[in-house]
Amino acid sequence: MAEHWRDVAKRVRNWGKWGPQDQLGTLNYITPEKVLRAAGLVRKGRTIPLSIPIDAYGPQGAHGFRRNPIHIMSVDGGDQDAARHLEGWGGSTEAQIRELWKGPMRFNDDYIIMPLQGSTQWDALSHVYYDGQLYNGYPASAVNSFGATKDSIDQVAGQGLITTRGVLLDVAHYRRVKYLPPKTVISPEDLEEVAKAQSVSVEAGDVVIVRTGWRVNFLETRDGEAWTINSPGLSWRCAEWLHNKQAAAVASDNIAVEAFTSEHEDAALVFHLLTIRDMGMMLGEIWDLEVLSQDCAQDGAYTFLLAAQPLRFSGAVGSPVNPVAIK
Ligand code: UVW
Repeated sequence: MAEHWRDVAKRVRNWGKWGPQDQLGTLNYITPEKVLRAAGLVRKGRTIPLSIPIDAYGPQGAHGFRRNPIHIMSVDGGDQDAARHLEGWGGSTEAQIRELWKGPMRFNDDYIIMPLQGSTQWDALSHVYYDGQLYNGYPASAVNSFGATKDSIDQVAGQGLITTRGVLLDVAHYRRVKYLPPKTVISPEDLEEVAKAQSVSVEAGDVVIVRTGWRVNFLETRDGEAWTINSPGLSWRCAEWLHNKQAAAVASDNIAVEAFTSEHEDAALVFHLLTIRDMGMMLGEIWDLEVLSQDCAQDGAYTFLLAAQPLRFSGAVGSPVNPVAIK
């Protein structure tokens, strides 16, 4: 009989490994030496963005608790003669407003309203918990109406930490498919096989990036619900594989890195529980790996410098990111 996930959880738990106050988890594997070695991978000066567009046409809306980003213009070209209409506002006369905005300078402003998990993103270590505890043993109540007072995304963003070697494990390319069939579960043995075929091995401090091709499925169907529920992805058993490799983080082109369909009778998203809460490993979700896949297939180089900083949102449990692979 397969081992229970709670037994594996005890084995991979990194609590206390980097001290009782730690809030960075496996990002601690990214040392200055690691960053230097990763920088040495830049050979041709090509920069490849790995994010989907942040707009109203993304894959959200399936669960009821997330929506696609909404973009609103608050000042635009229609306001260029606004001074004429603003007389009396804030006690100012038209003459005062004209003086303030004198000359040819005009501007446009905008807002974005979005779930921080609504697009290409990082899950912070405060995103997921179970049995009342977050990564490193912090109580679930540490995330409250003030935001995440522990394990928040700004702990990471404040240090510019996610600059390291990225390793693409291109499962879809290896299997010669546009995208993996719905609900495909990728095992650690599959990852080893792909790594071997690509002549790479995962090392301490790497961000492991797994391509399923599922981004293409969304572009074809535009059905966010089916895209979410049928998502192929990693098996929960890959958590221990990543633990043994001392990976710094893991990312993929699907909704949850792991296959969405549960492999367990007693728990959903067990890979999330083991990686984020027990190991202290951040997950990168909804990345666009199509151009990177083509480039790697062309030059045979599946490792590169990866710069993938989250935004510095105080107390947030995740952040949009525009990761860039630099070769
Ligand atoms: C959940 O499904 C809770 O989160 P994620 O965005 O990490 O997939």
